[in-house]
Amino acid sequence: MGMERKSNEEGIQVEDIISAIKGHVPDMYEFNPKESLNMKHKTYKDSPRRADQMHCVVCVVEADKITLMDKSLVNKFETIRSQVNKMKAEQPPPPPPPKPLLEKPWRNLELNEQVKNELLQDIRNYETLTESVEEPRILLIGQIGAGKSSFFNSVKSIFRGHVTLQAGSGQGETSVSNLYRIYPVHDGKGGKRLPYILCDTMGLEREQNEDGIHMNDIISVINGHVPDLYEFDPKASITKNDIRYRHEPVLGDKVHCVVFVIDADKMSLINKILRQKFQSIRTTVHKMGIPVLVLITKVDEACLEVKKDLSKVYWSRYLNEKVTKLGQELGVPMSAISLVRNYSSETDLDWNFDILILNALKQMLRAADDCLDDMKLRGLTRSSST
Ligand SMILES: Nc1nc2c(ncn2[C@@H]2O[C@H](COP(=O)(O)OP(=O)(O)OP(=O)(O)O)[C@@H](O)[C@H]2O)c(=O)[nH]1
Ligand SMILES: [Mg+2]
Repeated sequence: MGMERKSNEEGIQVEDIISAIKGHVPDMYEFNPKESLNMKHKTYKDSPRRADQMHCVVCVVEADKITLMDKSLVNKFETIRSQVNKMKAEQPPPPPPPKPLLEKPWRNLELNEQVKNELLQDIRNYETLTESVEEPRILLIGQIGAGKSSFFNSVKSIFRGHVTLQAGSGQGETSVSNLYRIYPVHDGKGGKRLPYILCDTMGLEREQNEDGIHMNDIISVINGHVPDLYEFDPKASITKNDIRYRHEPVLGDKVHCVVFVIDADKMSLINKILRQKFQSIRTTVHKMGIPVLVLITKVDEACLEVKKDLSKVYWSRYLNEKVTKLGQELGVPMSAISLVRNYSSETDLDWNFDILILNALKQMLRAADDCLDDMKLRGLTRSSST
């Protein structure tokens, strides 16, 4: 209701305006110029919420009448203004936004050259102590463009001493890698073969209309039926009648650790279909005694603080919250989740990148050991004499 321009006009009472500002006036309340709303009125809101209060008060004045404003009207505006100022002073200040970095890192991983050298040594000296499997196979599966091929390239780069791009990587509507690739890694150019194999697959589709790897093909790969260079067909999975189908895989052809590769920037966008696929793979491989790990890539794209300084990766509040939630959704413990920044556009190695990547690889080798221990218990392997 308008305020009266002159004392003989009827307009809204100043007390009603102040009550409205404080949130005591309900919607549809009919103003009475003779009597203001008071606590006894049945519609009076006793304890208004913050959202019921006004957050901005605008005095609407006709430009044409500014000079003709009655003194009593000016006084009313004054009263309202001083009341609003008083309310502002009484309001507690909004809580400051949480700091992007935590007080303490949520995982202790020092990033220095000595740590890198120790990790390199650990991986070089790794042995399965299982005669039938000298090179455990680590299978990388995940969404299209999650960084599976880039992870292999990054591992190879570290042991080669410079950035390499063997596995085709890049951005695409469909998976850039449509071939199954089994990649051994060598210690330096022409150096000895390192004791593990990374297996790169076609991506799982992000949306229903995209083409991704067939679920049955993932299981066939895990069981060792799929040979290197097999071309995945999203429309049909490999069958026993296919000449490329390996009918009698040995233990060394099978997968010993499954890694879900997930883009850090898309963690909260993992849809129901993809989550169900991950869960179904996890259940299947769990029965086979194969461990499942999660590799979070592109941490630089998900958190600005980490983009500025990769050593802050385990200090990032955002990554901590998202990773915790993801672990719960996928049913994977936090200790099974590693975070990395793959080499993408860089030309030189950086030991901050290297330590995260090597640490993730070390976790994968340890998980493969657990798989082999389980196979030994089931009487499926022969231990080496060493
Ligand atoms: N900034 C950044 N970019 C990355 C990282 N990892 C991968 N990329 C980039 O992401 C894009 C996709 O990476 P790929 O390695 O091809 O992903 P993929 O999972 O093999 O994809 P498909 O084979 O198509 O299923 C490439 O342009 C990479 O350079 C990372 O950690 N940080
Ligand atoms: Mg790829």
